[in-house]
Amino acid sequence: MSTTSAATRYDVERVRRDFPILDRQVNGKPLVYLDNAASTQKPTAVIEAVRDYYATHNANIHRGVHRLSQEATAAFEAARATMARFVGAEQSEEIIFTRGTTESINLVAFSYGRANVKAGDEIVVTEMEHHSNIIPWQLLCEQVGAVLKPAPIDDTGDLILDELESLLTERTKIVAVGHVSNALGTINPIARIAEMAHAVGAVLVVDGAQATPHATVDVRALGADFYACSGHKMYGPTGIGVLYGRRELLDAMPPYQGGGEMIRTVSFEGSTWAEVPHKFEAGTPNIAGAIGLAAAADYLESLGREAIAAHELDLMAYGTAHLEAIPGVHMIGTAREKTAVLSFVFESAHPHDIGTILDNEGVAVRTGHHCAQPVMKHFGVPATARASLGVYNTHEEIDALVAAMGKVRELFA
Ligand code: 7TS
Repeated sequence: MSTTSAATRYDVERVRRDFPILDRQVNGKPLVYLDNAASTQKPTAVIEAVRDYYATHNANIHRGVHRLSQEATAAFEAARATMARFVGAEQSEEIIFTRGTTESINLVAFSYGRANVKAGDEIVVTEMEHHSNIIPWQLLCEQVGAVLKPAPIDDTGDLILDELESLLTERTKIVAVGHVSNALGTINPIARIAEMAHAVGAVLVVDGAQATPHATVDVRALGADFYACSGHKMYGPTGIGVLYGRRELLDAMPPYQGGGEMIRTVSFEGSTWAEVPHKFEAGTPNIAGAIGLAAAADYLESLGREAIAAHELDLMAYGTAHLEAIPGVHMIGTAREKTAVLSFVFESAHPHDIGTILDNEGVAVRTGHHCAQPVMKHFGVPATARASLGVYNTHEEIDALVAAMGKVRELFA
């Protein structure tokens, strides 16, 4: 399969040299960072882009006629254009900078949602969503009297598409689905779901937080009406993310927050709004963050997004085989289409204890419900241990995880 040959061409040792933090030791052991789904490490290209902005261009944007302000504005708008290219948007104006996925989804819920969802309407999500793709919709439903319906998953962690389709009616106004599950790694068939949503006249909101770091994203090929992602999960800074929205939807939506930057005129008789995307960017944005995020997008493209996907699939297969071979380990999430996530439980050991023992060995994983409590409920576990993969992870690091699980066995088996 081409996966293996692409993975062989991928020079992971060269990639590792781009990430200064990987030289660190933890508890006297080399850091093995396997918590990428929570937040990724930053390459020098991103750190330098942020440093360079503050060291040489820093000023507020869209306001000053002075030189620095013009430079900062140009860099911020160039970052928008980069992100438009990165997600396949038709126009830069379709890219709104937010704090991250959470804010992007809240923006859609409280701007598009409040304007378009009425009492008796329905919003469909899935059982595998992160809480940030559940709670905004629950809040909206409470406010307008709409109903939230979850589409079920099966015991491998795959979405049951027929069940999703059977939930869709002319009452469905929004379908909100994760592209990739953070707890299970399941990749959802977004283009197919878009067809189903559009067939009943609903819009499709995609939570892409776990997809942009791992695969090529093309919002138009996917048929996404809205697409949300976070900088810090794709090797960029924290506190910055993107909402893509189709231009005609954004044009028709009311503002989400009020303040400076988002207006055309203000008077006590009534105010008017700036054009998109500025209508949705009230206040001074995270300028350095946007510039750092664009540097991260450029960095991922320089590695090759298909090569990254192949490398991570190869590591996932290796990790799955070696973890499954440990007596007592039970994998949670074995969907046919999945990426970059190894969620598991081990006999009677609480995942938090597993996490602590692994940390002693320098291995960073996340343990808990991963902000996806309905997923935990489905599998009948309170929590899992989750190793999540990134561009710099190696087979040797998977071996270190497996060896550290040997310590867990000594204590708990
Ligand atoms: N959606 C998904 C699928 C996520 O995985 C996360 C964060 C979010 C939304 C929220 O992103 P934020 O950047 O706005 O916070 N997921 C995780 C995780 O798996 N472990 O820590 C955070």
